Formats: sequence, structure tokens, C-alpha cells
Amino acid sequence: MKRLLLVSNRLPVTVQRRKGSLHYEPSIGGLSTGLGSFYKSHDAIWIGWPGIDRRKIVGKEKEITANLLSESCYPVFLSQRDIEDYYNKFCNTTIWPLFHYFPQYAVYRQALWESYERGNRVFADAVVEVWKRGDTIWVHDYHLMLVPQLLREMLPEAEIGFSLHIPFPSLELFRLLPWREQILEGLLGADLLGFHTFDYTSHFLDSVHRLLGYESTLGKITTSHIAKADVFPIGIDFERFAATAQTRQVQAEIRRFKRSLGDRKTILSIDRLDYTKGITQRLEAFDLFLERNPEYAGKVVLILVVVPSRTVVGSYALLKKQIDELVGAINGRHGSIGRTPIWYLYRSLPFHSLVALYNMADICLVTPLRDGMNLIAKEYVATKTDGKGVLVLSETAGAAKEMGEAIVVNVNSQEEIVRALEQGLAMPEEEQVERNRTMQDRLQRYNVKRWADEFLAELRSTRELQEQTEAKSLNSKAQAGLLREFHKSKRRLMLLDYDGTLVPFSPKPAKAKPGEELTRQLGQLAGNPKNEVVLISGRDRDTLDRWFGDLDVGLVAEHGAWIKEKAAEWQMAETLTSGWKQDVRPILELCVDRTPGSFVEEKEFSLVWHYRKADPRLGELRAREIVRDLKNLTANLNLQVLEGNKVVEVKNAGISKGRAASRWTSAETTDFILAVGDDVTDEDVFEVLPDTAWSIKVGVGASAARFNVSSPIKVRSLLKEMTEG
Ligand code: GDG
Repeated sequence: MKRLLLVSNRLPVTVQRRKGSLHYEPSIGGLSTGLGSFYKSHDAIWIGWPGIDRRKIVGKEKEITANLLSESCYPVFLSQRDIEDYYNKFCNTTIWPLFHYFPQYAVYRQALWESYERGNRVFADAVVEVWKRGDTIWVHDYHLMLVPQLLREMLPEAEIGFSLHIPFPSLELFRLLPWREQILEGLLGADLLGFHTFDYTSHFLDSVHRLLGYESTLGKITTSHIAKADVFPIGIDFERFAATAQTRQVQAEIRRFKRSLGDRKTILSIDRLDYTKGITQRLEAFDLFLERNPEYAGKVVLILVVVPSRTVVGSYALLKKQIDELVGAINGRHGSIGRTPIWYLYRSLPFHSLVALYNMADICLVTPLRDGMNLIAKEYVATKTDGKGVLVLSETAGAAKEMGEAIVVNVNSQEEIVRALEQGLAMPEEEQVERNRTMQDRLQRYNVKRWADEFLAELRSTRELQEQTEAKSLNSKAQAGLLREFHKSKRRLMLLDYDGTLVPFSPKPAKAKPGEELTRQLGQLAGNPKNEVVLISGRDRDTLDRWFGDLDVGLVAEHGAWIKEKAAEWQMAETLTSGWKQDVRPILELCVDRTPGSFVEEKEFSLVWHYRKADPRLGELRAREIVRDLKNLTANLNLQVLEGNKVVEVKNAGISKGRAASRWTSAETTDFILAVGDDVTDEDVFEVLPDTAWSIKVGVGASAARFNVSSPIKVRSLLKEMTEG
């Protein structure tokens, strides 16, 4: 039976020890509230920390594990010290501020990073203890970004998903992290990575590209496996909020609140204590609102709920002090006996009180400076069963991407927040209902269950995609078949591309010189009288001569412009011209000036613009422009413009690697053909091969080749088998 293993820092159940006995209480937080009902209705186990120092429960571990297992939870026991270093420090003083665009608060210390690594290993080990073949693993959030890769190493066949609940910052911020590559590698262990918004997804893909060099196509990144990154905005348990709002307990609570409030309008603000939530900015804006609108004095109350959190972190303690002082100052300035403009609660509320406040509030003021999603905004709208109420939402909350019917504000503008409050208080009821109904429809449709279902469905289809790719991959069975035919055959032809096929791509073409081992390997292969080895390259003849001139191989240079059969001289494939270069060169040179990092390579019969080292987006943009310009220019010149791997090449028409390869493939005595290449130019070779030939593309992507291998390393090991067999 396929089970789901949810993995997060905290379990949805918190264990407490009071007066010697153990108590089990629901944890507070978006994920627990959201997935709480989902995981119970599935064959699922939730793995996480139960919120208690392991030293406080010595001897009770078995009992706790058994009790938690009856709730489908599996505990990861951590000591207060572990929590201190891994969670309070690295997670909350390094990752949290940086990912929320507060680099000034981020602390970078190697020792903390190491405790993060240790913490992640403890979680990964716990997953391995629980995992059974066929289980799906879904890891959550920034506390556990190394877990996917750790699991991939320990459980190579496991299906692993990861969801990030906070923003993934832009590259400029992310690159400040000294351990940025490790974090990316850690995440890429997953098959599917989910982010709340398209921006976060693009930031992640951008960082992967720029820092690790992996490109992506439609969110798919190929490393040792295909990992996919996509947008999955978390929803809420809509029905639960809507239904709870109607309960007798909540209605009684609302009546109690209303007795104290009279006919005053209420503005609600609820957050965990956090500098990302913009609480002080919100208070300052409310202060300005009261100053500008004296007619609202005594007619409006701001209910400010601040849920205690991370108070051991210095910046949080300071924030608490600032909030206390601001509330005091505003109440002092605008209040009078019996008329306090801000009602301030510094505590967490029972669920029914929370829902009562949502349901009763005329306005909900959700103005974080930065927030991955923000569920308060969604929950507020869900409880508005009569459709009345106004949501004011900051555009820097992920939720703003889906809740455009709210009054969306730039939180850095006090003016905008004040105007939003004025607009909200004056908004006609029909308009409120209209806006809320649209949001409710969406929240009801795309609820937390749908979010989880869609994530898991996409995880499965990513696995299917991997399997399809795997099916074309030269696995050990296919390789054995290839080698069997090779060894049986008497006259073999091997057509090998060089860059990206026998050696990995190098940022500078001149640096990709073959090493001693490769030269020896090719020499051995070519030295066997049964073998005919041809190196088919885009490089110029001089380079090929220098590198391979001493070997008994055939050579093809400049994508087929020049051909040199074994022990013969270079011959031009066709009558070629190079007079056109003087018209084309200035265009390419202009492009170099406008694209830092790019350069022009000149070969006898072609000109190539390389942009491997340029900013990839700029490079791609320029490549499109230059191809368009060149196609116009070359229309009457019998030239072809070719887009390769980070190159644009202009050369004489009618020249191709395939055409050059035909010289050898047409020999009738050949009883074994192997062609290997990685680039679009190698596709021409694959196209001219007979059906019985073995063709291999290095890398993934559509190809006419019969098989794929992941990297030049695999090609080299195949050739090794051929020389040794
Ligand atoms: C991360 C991201 C993202 C709050 N106060 C009380 C209370 N809550 C519940 C709310 C809500 C949750 O806590 C807070 O929502 P957030 O959206 O801020 O979620 P977090 O878990 O803190 O944060 C965030 C989220 O993950 C989900 O992906 O939206 O951006 O930072 O569910 O109802 N619940 C009770 N009493 C309270 O006083 N009972």
C-alpha cells in the first residue's frame, strides 16, 4: 500500500510535560492547520519534532512514540541544544531574514551551518526508519532543505517532493549565502519542488542556473535525474473555516465581543510576532489614519493580536518592545477614558476565538513586508459567510497574487494604507460581497486538499517522465547488447563528436584539450584494425590536427566543411567561400560589445558567436536578435545560420556533419556503427545512419538517437569497455 510520509520541522501535535504528566495539544501554524485534516484522511504518517526537549522526556520516548503513532505521527526527538542551534539560530537568524529580504538581520556562521546539516541528517534518518518501498515522501519548508538530497542518497528509488512555504528570494539575495550551492543541491534531490508563486519559482530556477549551471526547460532541470520546479499556491481548509463561523460557540463569542465593542467598527490585525509582518509600520499607518480622520475617533477599534514567537532571538525581543511602546503612544494620543483605539492581545487564541474575530471584523489589515503566502488573509475571507468584510492586503504577500479583489497596497506607503482604511470603512456592502464572493469561489475550489492532491499528482507525473527518459537511456542491459554486437562484428565504424561528448563543455574552447588518458583511449580504439574511428567536430582543422593528428583516426572539422580520411590530407567538402565573412563579422562584433562575456571564434569557413560565459538571459535574448538579423543578411548568400549549444554559427550552406559522415556510413563492409553526439549539429549524423546503427545522445531532450546517456563520463566508460573487451 502506497503511503504518504509528510516531513516537517514540527509535528501537528505538540507534546508538553506539566507536573510530571504528558499532554498532547494541536500545534499552531499554517501547515498544521492546513494539512491537519488532509493527512488524517490519507494513509499518511507525519514525521517531525514534537516540540519538547528530549532531555525532558528521558525514559518516556517509547510511550510518546506509541501515542503519537496512534495519531499517525512519528517523532524526531531533538534536544533543546539541537533546537537552539539548528532551528533558533540557522533557520531563524540566517535563512528566515535572508529569504524575507532582510539581509541586514542575517547571521552567517559556519558552526550554525554545521548544526543545520546535522539537524537535517537527523530528520533524514528518521524518514529512512519509517520509509517502505513505494511510499511517497513530501518534505516541507526551509528547515529541511538538505533532506531531499540526503534521502536521494540513502533511498535512491524514493519518490520525493519538497514544498517551500516562505519566499525563495531573487538571486542577488540568495547568492549572499555562503552555503548557497549546498542548499540548491540539497533541494535538487527532490523529484518535484513546489513554490507558492511564480516569482519564487523563477528565482529558484535562476539561482540553479547561475550558481550550479543547470539549465531548465519548462521548470524541468536535469541533474542525475529530472527535477521539476512548479507553482503550487497553498490553500486552506475552506469548509472548516466557513462551517466553524456558524457554530454556536463562535456565535456566542461574537456576541460577547460585540457587547464590549458596541457599534464601533473593527479592524483586525493578527500575526505571529515577526519583523517580516510589518506590525510597526501598520501601527504607524493607523496612527496617521486617526490623525487624518478625527471623525472616526471612538468609532473604530484596531484589534491587534500578536502571537508570541521566537522571543529568544534578539531582533524579536526588540520588536516586541517597539510594538508595546507604539501601542502605548497611539492609545495615549488618540484615546480617552473608555475609548481605547487599539485593543492589544499578546498571546495565541483558541481556534473558535480566532474564527469569531475573523467573522466579526469589518476590515482585516494584512500588511506584511514579505510573506511566503499568508493564510490569515485567506482564512478571513473564508469565514465571511454573509460576504461582508474588507481585506486589505500587502502586495508583497504571496496571497496577493491570488486575491486581486482585496484592496492591495504597497506596505511602504503609509498613504496607501490610510487610503485603504478609508476606502474599506466606506465601501458599500454590495461591493464587499461582490469582491469576497469571487475570492471565496476561488478559495473553495483551490482549497488545501486540492493543493496537496495537485502537488502529489504532479509528483507522480514527474516520476513518469523520468521513467520515459529512463526507457531511452542506455541502461546496463542495452549497453550489454551494444557491447555484444561490437565484439561480434568484424568492421566497425565509430563516429564521435568531441566537445560535450568525449569531454564536458569548457567555458573557453581552447581549454577543452584532451587529457592523456583520453588520447590513449582513442589511440587504443583506433589501433584495433577492426575499428574505424572518426572524430566529427565543429572545431577548426588546426586544433584537430594538433590534438589528434598523431592518431590513426578520420577527422571532420568545422561541422563538415573539412574532411581528412585516415592517413590522407585535408579536403574541402565542397567548394567553399569565405568572402562573406567581412559582412557578417561586424554584426557579431557588435553583439560582443553589447553582451559582456561573449566572443567571436573565427574558423576558415565559418564564424561563431559564443555566449556560454555571458549572462544566460542576455545571451539568449541577443541570440534571438542576431539570428533574425543574420537570416535577413544571409538570405541571398548561400549561407546557413545555425543555433547550437550557447553558440550561433554562420557557415556555408550545404555543409553538415551528416553529409560528412555519409562518406563513411556508405561503406558496405561495415557491420557495426556507433555514433555519439550531444548537440543539434550531431542530429544530422543520427539522421543519416542506417536503422541497425547504435546512436547515443549525451544529455536529455528530443533526439533522433536511439539512446541517451547523462554525461561524457558515461561515454568514456563505454569506450573503455570497448577497448578492454
Ligand atoms: C509559513 C509562511 C505561509 C495564527 N494565530 C493563531 C492561529 N494562527 C494560525 C492561523 C494560520 C496560521 O496560524 C498562520 O498563517 P501563516 O500564513 O502566517 O503561516 P505560518 O505557518 O506561520 O507560515 C507563510 C504558510 O507557511 C503556509 O505555507 O502562508 O507565508 O511564513 O493558519 O490560523 N491559530 C490559532 N490561534 C492563534 O492565535 N488557533
